[in-house]
Amino acid sequence: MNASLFSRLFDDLGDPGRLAIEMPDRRRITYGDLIAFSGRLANILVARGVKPGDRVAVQVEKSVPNLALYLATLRAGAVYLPLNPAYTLSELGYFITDAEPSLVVCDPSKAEGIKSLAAKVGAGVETLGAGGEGSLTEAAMAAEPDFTTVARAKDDLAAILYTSGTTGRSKGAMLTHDNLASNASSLVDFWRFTDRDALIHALPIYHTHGLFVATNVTLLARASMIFLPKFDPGLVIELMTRATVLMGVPTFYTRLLQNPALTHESTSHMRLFISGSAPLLADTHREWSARTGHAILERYGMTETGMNTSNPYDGDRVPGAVGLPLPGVSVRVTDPETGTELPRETIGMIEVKGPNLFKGYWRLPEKTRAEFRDDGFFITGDIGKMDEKNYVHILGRGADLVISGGLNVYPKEVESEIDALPGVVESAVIGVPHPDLGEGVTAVVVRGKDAEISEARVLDALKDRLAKFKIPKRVIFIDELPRNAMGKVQKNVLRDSHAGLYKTSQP
Ligand code: MLC
Ligand code: AMP
Repeated sequence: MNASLFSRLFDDLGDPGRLAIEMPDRRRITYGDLIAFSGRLANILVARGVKPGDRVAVQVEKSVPNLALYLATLRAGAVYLPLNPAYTLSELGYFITDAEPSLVVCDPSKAEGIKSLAAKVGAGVETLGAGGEGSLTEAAMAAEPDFTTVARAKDDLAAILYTSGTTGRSKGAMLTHDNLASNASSLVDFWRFTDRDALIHALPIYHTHGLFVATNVTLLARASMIFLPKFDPGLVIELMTRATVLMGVPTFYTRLLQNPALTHESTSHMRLFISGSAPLLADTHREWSARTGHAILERYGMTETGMNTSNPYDGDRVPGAVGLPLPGVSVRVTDPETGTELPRETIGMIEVKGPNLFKGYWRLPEKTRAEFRDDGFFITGDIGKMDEKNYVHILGRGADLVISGGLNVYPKEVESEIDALPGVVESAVIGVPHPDLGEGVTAVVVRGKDAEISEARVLDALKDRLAKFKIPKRVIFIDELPRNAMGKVQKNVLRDSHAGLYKTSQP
């Protein structure tokens, strides 16, 4: 049997005329259309020299052609490597050098800059714009739709997704065909997806949540999705009258709650609201239940592991808890120092094991080994506990990671950029509670004597260096950073003293 994710998704296709994707303007794309489109693109990938195991790096806006390119890459036996369109050219250089793709697909407006980066690793460049225009689709239109999906073993790579490292640079998490297929299959069952479902797809498709959870689950169930270029609360509420499921980060839910059109009635056609990628406040969960009569189902996952736990479909969806281990996934809580398993209700490091666990970090065997226990459990870096009923509760993070609107920001990366600015002595970047984004990236900066540097100047200097979501919402100047006896910056002290910073801010 071909263990390619593509084959696992589509081998028993059934009716090719079944609806796969609906656009907001009601344009319809059937399963047959999507598969044919992926076949044309796979033929072009092969014609451009992409071989099984090669990386195809894709920095393209969310679109149906981009989704078809993901499927085409799987079909060609290559490795899909999505990159946030917000990344600046200076951030992209690292990913391209590290991953050494054989092809880079980018927006036509970025082709010029990317060509010189790609040339360094001998990669070709094709373009694909937000509206589907570009050299890739042009060539695909003239290509054959038939393509024999390249055979892959379970353990072969399907995708690499970069996760920012707590120290040093981003690490490429290598995900296999079986990681993705087994997780999708388990979620279809757990969340009771069927071909009668219509998912409102408003997440980006360069991350696990929007790409694997939302898309693979929908396609495997032969359900359909309404594909929005980005999250728009008013439109999402309108679409609820003909959809059945919404998947979102907590910011989706807090923004939807601000819209008076969200009511019992406007959500009555929906069967399921799922939240993940960042903590959903228990208050948001309760407010949602009161407003709509639906209990949000919260689940917990990571780029490296796919989904690990989920609140149950039937049974208690507990506010503030991320639910039960998914079938086939083992979860334990350990002493972070010794790795010894801790009893129920005791707080420690969350560790997971199962067919969902990634294969390792791209070309970083040492870092990979450091994050696994000898018995194969992966050390998530999330701090939490398991209660007597086996529900997992996340209570913190081991590292200083900030999650802003569901996107991870590693303080060190932002601090390094700020510290390099003239007039800055040092900086500490922290996450501060933010009513819209969950946490707001905040820089606390010590400036040199007589230095002229201001908040506006710091923000302006970061503009071309960092993607927008990493840029601090505020820069605060203080005389010195608080330190403990060991000389380590006490970020908890900074977080406490600035906890009220965004209390009055609006989205
Ligand atoms: C956009 N901006 C952000 C931001 N997203 N700033 C901080 N944090 C974010 N997440 C910037 C914009 O560039 C803009 O800058 C300004 O902030 C306000 O923009 P906006 O219009 O409010 O942003 P919007 O486009 O609406 O995006 C917000 C969002 C989006 C929350 C809808 O970020 C989003 O879709 N997040 C989901 C991320 C996700 O899929 N995470 C899953 C990771 S997988 P300016 O200067 O132009 O005003 C994972 C594993 C798992 O974690 O378990 O799922
Ligand atoms: P990423 O590296 O982008 O995949 O982010 C994974 C991290 O997001 C996890 O390690 C958690 O810290 C966090 N996360 C995901 N889902 C949840 C959730 N439901 N509640 C709290 N944190 C979450």
